[in-house]
Amino acid sequence: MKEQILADLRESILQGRRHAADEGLTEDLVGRPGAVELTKTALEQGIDLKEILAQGLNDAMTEVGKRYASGEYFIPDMLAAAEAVGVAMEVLKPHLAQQKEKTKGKFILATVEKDQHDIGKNIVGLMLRGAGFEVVDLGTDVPAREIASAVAAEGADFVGLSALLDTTMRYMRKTIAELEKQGLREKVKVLIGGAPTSPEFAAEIGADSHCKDAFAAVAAAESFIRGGKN
Ligand code: B12
Repeated sequence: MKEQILADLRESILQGRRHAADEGLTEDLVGRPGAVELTKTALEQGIDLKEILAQGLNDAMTEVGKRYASGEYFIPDMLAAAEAVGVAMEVLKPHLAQQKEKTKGKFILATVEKDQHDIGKNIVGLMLRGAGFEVVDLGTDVPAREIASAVAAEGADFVGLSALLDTTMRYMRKTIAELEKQGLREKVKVLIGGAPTSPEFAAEIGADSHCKDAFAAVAAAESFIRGGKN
């Protein structure tokens, strides 16, 4: 039952189907549950939020990435899938908020300048909120100075930076330089993520941690709270 619901959820995302009224990419699937309905069913059946995020949404987008890379999917297909993930996440949001205990620390989260990718960042934000962190999400294409100003204004403990393009990861370095310039670097831990980034890149630009996925992000943040070096 659980595996079937998660498999159907993945498929609805691969088909770019948000609602039961949507058609789908490869065949006419009108009337079959879409991402919204399947996410609601998953919650009703008591499937763990983390499993819905990981085995439903995350795995589906990883597959979308593979299909795009192999030429099977084009940009509109990716967009349709991204929108399906977006509406599913809206369904999950209030449930993740409910899980929140006392806040463990404040995150400023942003996709760096000139980068519009936000699915991974949003999943990270949801998981962090679910784990009890407060998250101020600045959105996408956020200039370094704006990120640093938000850190100062919010008194943040963590900065989470996302970049999905080879051409935008350098703005992570710029953001860290801006934090240094504004005398904020020592006040925050900087976590970075996104497909082109790596632990080596994190070390090179002076970030505190590279996280391969949202689970690693929560683990790293919790380790920093405990005083670990990650
Ligand atoms: C969906 C998608 C899009 C969507 C984005 C929709 C959206 N709202 O995000 C659209 C269609 C808009 C898009 C546009 C473009 N895209 Co695009 N896109 C993708 C795709 C298929 C999936 C990305 C994704 O969502 N993955 C799923 C999520 C869950 O994974 P993730 O982002 O890696 O996030 C996880 C971890 O990395 C980590 N993480 C991520 N961020 C953070 C942040 C922190 C703080 C932490 C701790 C962890 C963390 O945790 C996340 C959750 O587990 C990838 C292919 C791929 N395989 O990645 C291409 C890809 C990233 N895109 C690519 C390209 C080239 C583009 C365009 C330039 C295409 C074009 N010619 O217009 C534009 C650029 C637009 C712009 N200026 O940003 C290339 C990048 C190549 C490169 N290395 O530079 C890729 C790799 C496709 C490819 N194989 O060529 N794209």
